[in-house]
Amino acid sequence: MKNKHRHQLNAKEMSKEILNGNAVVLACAITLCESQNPADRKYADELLRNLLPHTGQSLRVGITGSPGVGKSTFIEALGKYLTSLGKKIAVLAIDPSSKKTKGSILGDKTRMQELAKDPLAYIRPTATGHTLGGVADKTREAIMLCEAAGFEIILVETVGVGQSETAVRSMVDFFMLLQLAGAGDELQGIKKGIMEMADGIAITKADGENEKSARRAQAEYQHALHMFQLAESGWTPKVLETSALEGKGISAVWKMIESFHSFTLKNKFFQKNREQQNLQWFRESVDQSLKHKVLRSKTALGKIKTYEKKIAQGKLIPSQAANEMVKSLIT
Ligand SMILES: Nc1nc2c(ncn2[C@@H]2O[C@H](COP(=O)(O)OP(=O)(O)OP(=O)(O)O)[C@@H](O)[C@H]2O)c(=O)[nH]1
Ligand SMILES: [Mg+2]
Repeated sequence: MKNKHRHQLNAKEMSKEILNGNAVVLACAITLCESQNPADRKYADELLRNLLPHTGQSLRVGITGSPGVGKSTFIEALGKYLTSLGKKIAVLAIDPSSKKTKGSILGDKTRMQELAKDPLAYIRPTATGHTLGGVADKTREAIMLCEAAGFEIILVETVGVGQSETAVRSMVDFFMLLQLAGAGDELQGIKKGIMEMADGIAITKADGENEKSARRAQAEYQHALHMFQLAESGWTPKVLETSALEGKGISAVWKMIESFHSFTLKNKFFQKNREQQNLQWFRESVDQSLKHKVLRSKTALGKIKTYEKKIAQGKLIPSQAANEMVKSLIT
């Protein structure tokens, strides 16, 4: 399917279809952006350039949490709630380990069955076969394409392991952490860094036997958040109890996100954050491009081999060898 539209439509025609909300063409466009093929890349670049003026108007929400915390179920519940309000939503995912874990979007697609059938919703599997940096790049492009196709809210799911939270944080307006209430010390085992990144926390599965501990966790998290320094946004993160199964707290979560949106529009953080994120994207891309251009050349590959041999033999200090090699490559 990937090449069908690529050969049938030129970039201008494809842009038009996307602007008309054609979901099949949108899917092809995202696939094109994920492609490593240079001709596809050129086509994708043109497409993105055409669509740039039609991007940026969505609200981008990142959702993270440990495996099994209930992210997909929560997203389905929130997604259905939003489509019931008549909003068009897109769900994207970043999962750098998706090939290995069963928690990948493939599983999600079956979990989000109802949302997948919803004409106002679009669910896109994770880009695989890339490094985290690569996946992040592709997801940013997918966000742009979804915006051009008229999606008003973009939900980006990521498993809370490794560096993927930071990657998602850097591409969304609102970042939400899902947490399970546990027995005993609620705050044990949570990386403080992730809590500091969160604009909101939802205690998940606050139903049945969990209800009591969820309430306790809510209070403890809210208390813990007060101890943190005020975020640059000026927003004080909130903690809510939710049950995706019972639909509890879902509308409250949306209300919180909306309050954050109007709060940050008013104090101008919203725009500022987007600008900073674009600068970061640019800087990361410069890094990647440089590496790609400089290190993939035949000369570089040859030199790397020679240096590695000498280092293995204990003849060179690795840091000095690196400096020397880079100097010789860029002059
Ligand atoms: N009781 C209860 N169970 C829930 C709720 N939400 C999710 N679950 C269950 O928790 C399990 C994991 O849910 P998922 O939504 O797949 O969790 P996830 O965080 O997306 O998992 P990964 O993608 O594997 O990281 C499933 O068996 C769900 O049925 C809830 O609100 N209440
Ligand atoms: Mg999931």
